[in-house]
Amino acid sequence: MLKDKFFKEINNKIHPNETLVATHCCYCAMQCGMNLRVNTDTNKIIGVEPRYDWPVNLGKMCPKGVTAYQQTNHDDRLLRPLIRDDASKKGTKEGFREASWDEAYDLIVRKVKEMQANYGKDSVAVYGGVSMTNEKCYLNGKFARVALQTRYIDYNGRFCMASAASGLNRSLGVDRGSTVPWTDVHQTDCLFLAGSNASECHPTMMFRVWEVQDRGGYLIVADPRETALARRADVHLDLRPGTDLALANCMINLLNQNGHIDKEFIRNHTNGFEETLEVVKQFTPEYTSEITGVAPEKLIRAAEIYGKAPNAIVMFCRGIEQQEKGTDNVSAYINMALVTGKIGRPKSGVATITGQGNGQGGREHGQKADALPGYRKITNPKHVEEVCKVWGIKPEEMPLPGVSAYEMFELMENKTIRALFLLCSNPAVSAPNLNYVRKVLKEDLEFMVVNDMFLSESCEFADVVLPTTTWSEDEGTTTNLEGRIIKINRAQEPVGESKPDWLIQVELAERLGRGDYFRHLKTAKDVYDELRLASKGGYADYYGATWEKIEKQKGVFWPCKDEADPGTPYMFLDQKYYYLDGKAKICALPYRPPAEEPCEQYPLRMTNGRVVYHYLSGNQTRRIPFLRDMCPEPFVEVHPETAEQYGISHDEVVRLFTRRGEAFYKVKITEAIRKDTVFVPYHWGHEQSINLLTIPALDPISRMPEFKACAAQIEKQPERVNIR
Ligand SMILES: Nc1nc2c(c(=O)[nH]1)N[C@H]1C(S)=C(S)[C@@H](COP(=O)(O)OP(=O)(O)OC[C@H]3O[C@@H](n4cnc5c(=O)[nH]c(N)nc54)[C@H](O)[C@@H]3O)O[C@H]1N2
Ligand SMILES: Nc1nc2c(c(=O)[nH]1)N[C@H]1C(S)=C(S)[C@@H](COP(=O)(O)OP(=O)(O)OC[C@H]3O[C@@H](n4cnc5c(=O)[nH]c(N)nc54)[C@H](O)[C@@H]3O)O[C@H]1N2
Ligand code: SF4
Ligand SMILES: [Mo]
Repeated sequence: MLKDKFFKEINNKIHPNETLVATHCCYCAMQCGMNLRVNTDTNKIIGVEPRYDWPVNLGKMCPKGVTAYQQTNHDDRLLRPLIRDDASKKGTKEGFREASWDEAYDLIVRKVKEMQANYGKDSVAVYGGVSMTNEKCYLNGKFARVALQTRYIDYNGRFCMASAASGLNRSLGVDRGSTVPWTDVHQTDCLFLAGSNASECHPTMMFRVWEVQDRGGYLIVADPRETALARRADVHLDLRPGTDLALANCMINLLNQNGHIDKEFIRNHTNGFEETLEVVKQFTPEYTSEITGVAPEKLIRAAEIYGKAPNAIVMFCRGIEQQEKGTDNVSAYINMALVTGKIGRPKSGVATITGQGNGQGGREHGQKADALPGYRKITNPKHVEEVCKVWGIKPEEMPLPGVSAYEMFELMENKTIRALFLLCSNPAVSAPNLNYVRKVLKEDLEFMVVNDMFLSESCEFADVVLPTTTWSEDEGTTTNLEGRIIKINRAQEPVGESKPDWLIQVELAERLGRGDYFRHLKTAKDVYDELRLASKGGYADYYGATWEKIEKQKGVFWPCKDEADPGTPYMFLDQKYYYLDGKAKICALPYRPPAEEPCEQYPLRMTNGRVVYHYLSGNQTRRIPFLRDMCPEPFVEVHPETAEQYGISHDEVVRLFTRRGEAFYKVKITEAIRKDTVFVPYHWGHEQSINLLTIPALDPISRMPEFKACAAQIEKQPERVNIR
């Protein structure tokens, strides 16, 4: 049934003064195909329709996708640069005046030169984001290293894909989010989903999930909450937040005990099995149940289903990755595929369900503190040399590796970093431990430039705000959650004086006296063609993925080495993992508890995440009337028995607090959560931010903060509290 739809092209009969521009959604990494409807009299975007001819979503879209077009001509768009006139208003929306681009650029260049002359090149930093196209992400890395010549660059993926990346790298030697294309998902026999609320976060993959069950296959879900996904699961592993490592170790122990391991595969294609067995053998169902709170029978059943399934895909998402041991969790779940040999063939494998639209591509081309284009390493002299050739600089001019996103705030506090270029991220909402982060942005950082299309909470701390285009006013590429490079097309001219980020950086580089390295980049395609060259020979090799091929083939999966190479939908079909001996690594990972365990003072486990109607910091979706109406404010999910214990009722406002901060939320009583756990969606700013409460405990490898687990307490309010 699905196959028929795949091949059917639609016949676009439209109104005479309308045209359709084929592109993709700007939000999550599903990157659903959509047609933007454009009025040819006004040349403005007026609507959207799904694309049935796009193999990933097959015409399906979620509430964010169908309203995304309402951003382009929204009244709140920033139309001209803003300069802060009144320093006393820093930290608020007030105190800005409109300025010309020339005036804004002059001020920025003067400040950067001043800072760098007084305090060195590294006193200026860059903080990027992966809602940007590959072109913008690539240029952002080059802008930092070549135009600013600073070592300090990192990006919002540090809070998103960092643990997936380091876990995949460690286990398989390479980080390509999914080892199979998404068109395999519904054809497998068992889907094991850990820490994913795909039903709200990747809704257009759900038809494939249901199809697995409709075909007689199985669904296993590990989540402290009974999401719509977990509700339909054959086994719902309702674990305590932060205890995945014990659960995954138990799966390996049971797979081994039940004889469901593939000894030949382990011998030929992996290292580390024996050491791992040593570690996992203590994880009996009973012992694991004590740690995780999951009934032993469920653990046994889950291991049996996965073990017996001819084909299976293990998928994981931020629920397991945003932990102080996120990297270990990822490797521990990948172990399931490696001990059973269910990887490196169609319908079987592992996948991190990538988050942001360009969460995959944006982490491959040099926005990360230690990465260079093509997933090269800035610490590897050969890699540096290869990139320097393309950039036209000498290897000794390449800056050193930087630090991770959260650590950059610490360097702002101690004045190592004094000025910041922030683009495509809103850390005043999305960073952990916000009381600290906001203090640093307000009091310690001396100069900040923000590129955004809407005035975000982070813009409130800016000295200059530069208006950027939305995804619909520029072209370029993104790489979706499959590793498929796709084309984003322009449907309308930029509103007001807004400009795409890449153009802003080319213009700034010129004024900073580094124009020689940027002047030749006149279009997004010029930038892409340079990216192709810079990635050539790297793991994430885009060289053969020309824009023409992307259009012709409905996307190109990397690696794609040359013109003749169609790309790589399936990874490891040759069972060669990216280690010198070609073997994957089964990782022995002793259990450790979350950084902060509940105690008498803070007896609850607090976790947080998303709702279907909003996207990340909410700066884009809180402005869209339908989305705002459907979910106007955050809430705290509490189990009925827990609510009774605290004497609180549905819709009552309570104080939720941790060692780091407090916030007031309406209570949402639901049986779909553990009794010892509370959940809050994180899409709101100012006093509604759950990140006022989160803990900045960082994973030692990925430097990912432990968003998903900390100890909290609820306090009933003596009088009714107004939360607005
Ligand atoms: N609607 C919507 N969709 C989105 C986004 C959005 O903001 N809104 N953002 C996109 C992005 S960037 C991302 S990264 C993805 C995120 O996608 P997901 O990771 O699916 O989203 P979350 O809600 O953060 O967390 C997923 C689940 O993890 C569970 N969880 C919490 N703690 C634990 C734990 O300790 N162990 C386990 N196993 N599970 C736990 C939560 O209960 C939750 O149901 O979504 C993408 N899609
Ligand atoms: N407590 C808690 N905190 C979390 C998470 C969690 O689960 N719990 N999840 C984390 C995760 S997974 C993520 S991905 C982060 C995301 O955190 P952020 O990076 O803060 O998220 P966004 O809201 O996408 O911020 C992007 C900003 O850039 C703007 N923008 C969009 N497109 C463009 C563009 O092309 N150019 C420019 N210049 N600007 C653009 C948007 O208007 C918005 O203001 O949050 C993290 N924080
Ligand atoms: S599932 Fe993701 S890509 Fe698809 S329409 Fe929704 S937000 Fe957009
Ligand atoms: Mo994310």
